[in-house]
Amino acid sequence: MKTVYSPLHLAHAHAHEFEGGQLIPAKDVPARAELVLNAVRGRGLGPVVEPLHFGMEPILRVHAAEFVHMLEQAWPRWVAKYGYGVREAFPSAWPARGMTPKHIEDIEAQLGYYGFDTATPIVAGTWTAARQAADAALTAAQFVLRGERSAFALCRPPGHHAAAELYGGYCFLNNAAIAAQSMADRGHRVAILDVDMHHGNGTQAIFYGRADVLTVSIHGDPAAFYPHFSGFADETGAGAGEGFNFNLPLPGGTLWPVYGEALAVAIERVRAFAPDMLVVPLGVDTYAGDPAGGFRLEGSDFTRLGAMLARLDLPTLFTMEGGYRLDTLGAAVGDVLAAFEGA
Ligand code: SP5
Ligand code: ZN
Repeated sequence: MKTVYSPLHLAHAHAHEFEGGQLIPAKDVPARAELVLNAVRGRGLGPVVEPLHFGMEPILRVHAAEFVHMLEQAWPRWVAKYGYGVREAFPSAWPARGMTPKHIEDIEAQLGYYGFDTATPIVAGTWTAARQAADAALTAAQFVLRGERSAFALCRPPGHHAAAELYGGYCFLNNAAIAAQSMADRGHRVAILDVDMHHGNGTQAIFYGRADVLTVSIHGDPAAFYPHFSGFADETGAGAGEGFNFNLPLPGGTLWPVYGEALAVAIERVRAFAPDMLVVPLGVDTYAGDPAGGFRLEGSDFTRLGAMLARLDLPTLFTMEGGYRLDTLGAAVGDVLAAFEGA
């Protein structure tokens, strides 16, 4: 299995996120991607290659042009307003119920309009890194489109919380959705099976009205877990997409027996859709003790996960999403991918 990685992710480096009423240390740190890269190399999973450049077109198949332009310009606009002293751009006001956003030229208005949380600061290198992560996903998709059984896009920043014109959850561009769309554009029937601890709200929203791409997600019950407002079991798709979104919310503290059952149900739903390609947004923040998570998977559970995915017997693209426990992150990702490869 080839891994697509670019050191340009290092440009997206920020010290903080805002949670629990205070600035706390960032959880999406650059070391995450380096730890995963080392694990992939250590196991001899396969070659590590740099992303090719696909330009803006495949990104604009998924994201709104104004949104993409905002991300590109956000840092210079922030600096123009606050100077270089404030090194992390956070939103401070959001257009909530009863407010009708009209003028969103000011950077503060833009961050509140397009961003949905206080965990996802924009810094000088954010756009560079986000572009590179999307290119990594598209490069890995190209390997699969050209006949390889699987590929791993080591994306950072991650993507599954980003919607057509919304960023948050450490995500700016939806790498998995961009890759899935590139497959669909080449005539493939794509299923997305998201195993990150958090609901892939962005991916769900992007494909919610469509029957041609199936979205399935296993995650912490949004009644108790981030992103709080999306990921409930009654979200099944809309219009032509009715029946083509499937959420499996699970309680906090979930252990392998329950997780494995949900995964089997998710896999059955994928199989019933009869796709010819699979995209797996891979988060290992399901690991016990993950600082952003709440499940209690560990050790060999990730081998089981990879082996079960392999039994779908589909050309498969993995995109890196969450996983914030730095002492177990590399091994957990390595276990999933090695088990998939070995099965
Ligand atoms: C890609 C991805 O995994 N994004 C996750 C973003 C989650 N951010 C908010 C997490 C809130 C966790 N609060 C836990 C407090 C107790 N440990
Ligand atoms: Zn997550």
